[in-house]
Amino acid sequence: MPLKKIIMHKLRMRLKEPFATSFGVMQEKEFYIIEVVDSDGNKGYGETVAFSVPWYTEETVKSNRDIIVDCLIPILREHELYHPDEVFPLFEKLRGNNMAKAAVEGAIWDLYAKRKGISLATALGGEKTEIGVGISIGIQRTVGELISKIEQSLEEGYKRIKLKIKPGLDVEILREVRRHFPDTPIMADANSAYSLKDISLLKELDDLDLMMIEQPLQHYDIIDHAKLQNQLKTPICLDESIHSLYDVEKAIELGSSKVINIKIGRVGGLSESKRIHNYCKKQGIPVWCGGMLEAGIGRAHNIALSALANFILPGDTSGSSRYWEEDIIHPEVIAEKGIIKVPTSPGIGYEINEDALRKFRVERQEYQI
Ligand code: OSB
Ligand code: MG
Repeated sequence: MPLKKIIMHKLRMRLKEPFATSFGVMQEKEFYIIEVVDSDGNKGYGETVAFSVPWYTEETVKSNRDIIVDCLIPILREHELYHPDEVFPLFEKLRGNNMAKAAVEGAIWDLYAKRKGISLATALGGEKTEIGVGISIGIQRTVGELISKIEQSLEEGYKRIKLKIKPGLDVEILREVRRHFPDTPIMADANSAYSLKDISLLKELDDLDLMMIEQPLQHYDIIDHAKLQNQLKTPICLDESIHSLYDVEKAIELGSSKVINIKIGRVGGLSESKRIHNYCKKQGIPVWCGGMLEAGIGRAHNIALSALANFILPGDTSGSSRYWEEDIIHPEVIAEKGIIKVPTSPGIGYEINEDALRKFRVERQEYQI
C-alpha cells in the first residue's frame, strides 16, 4: 500500500445533550479524523476516541495527537505495508496508547478495503448484512426523566437499554425502571464505580433480571470481578479492564467476565478486535461492540466490526442522530427498529461530508509519509 500522506483533522462537536456517567459529564467531543492518502489518491479514514480528560482510560485527545505525530507516523515512514494486519505488530513496540494506534490502523483498514474494492466488513471477515443495536442512556436528574428516555428509546426500536449507574443512583432506580418495564432487556454500566465492599448492594442488582452488569469494579481489575461473578447469577461484562486479547484470555480463565465489550480504540485496533472476537467465539463467550460517543467515522468502523458472527448481543452503536444534530458522514447512520444495515460499498461505506467536516474543524495538519 503506497501511503503518501496523513492529514489530521481536529474536530469539535457538541452533543445534543450532556451525557452523564459515574466518572463525569460530557457535553462536547473533541477528536481527530485521521485521513490516510495513497499515491493513487485513495483515502482511508479513522477517528480517535479518547476524551479530553482521562477519566475513562488514561488516553486523551492531546495524547492521541502527540503519539500519532511523534511515534506512529515515523513508524509508518519506515515500513512498507501490504496488509493492515501488519500495523498492530509494528505499533506493539510502543506501550499502551491503544486509542492512538487504533485510529491510524482503522484509517489504513479503510484504505485497504477501498483499494480492494470491498467493504470493510467483508475485509474483516464479517458475514452479517445487518446488526442489532441498543442504546446507552446516561444518568438522568430524575427517575421520571429516565423512564421517559427509555420509553422514547423503545419507541425508536432499540433492542436493549443500557443504563448508567453510580453509588447512590443504582438499586432503587433500577427497581423502579424494572417495575415500569418488566420485560425489556436492560443492563447496567457502572464504569468502575464500586468495590467489593459494596457486595451486598451489588447482590441486590442480581434480583432485577439484568442482561448483564458492565464493569462494576476497578478499571484494571480482573481478580475482584471473578470473586464478584462467583456470587452473582447476572453475567458480568468487562469494559475498561480489557485492553488486549491477553486480558480477555486471563479474564475468561479466571471467570471474571461472561460477556466481553469490545471497543476498537481500547484494544488497539481492528486486528486485535478480530482476534478477541475469534477467541471469544471459540470459548462460547458472546461479545458486543461498545461505543465512545463517536462521530460518523468511528461509528462506521463499529458497524463493520459488528458484522462478525460472534457479535451476538446488540451493541452501543446507535444512529448518528442519537448524539449529533449533524454528523460528518453521508449518508448518516440510521438505526431503524434497532437495526443498522451493514454498508456494502468499498471501505467503511460512508462518504465524508466535507461541508460538515469544515464546519466542525478547528485544526488541520498534513504529514508526508
Ligand atoms: O462505558 O461504554 C461506556 C460512553 C463514554 C464512555 C464510556 C462508555 C460510554 C457509553 C456510551 O456507554 C457509548 C456510546 O453510545 O457511544
Ligand atoms: Mg462501559
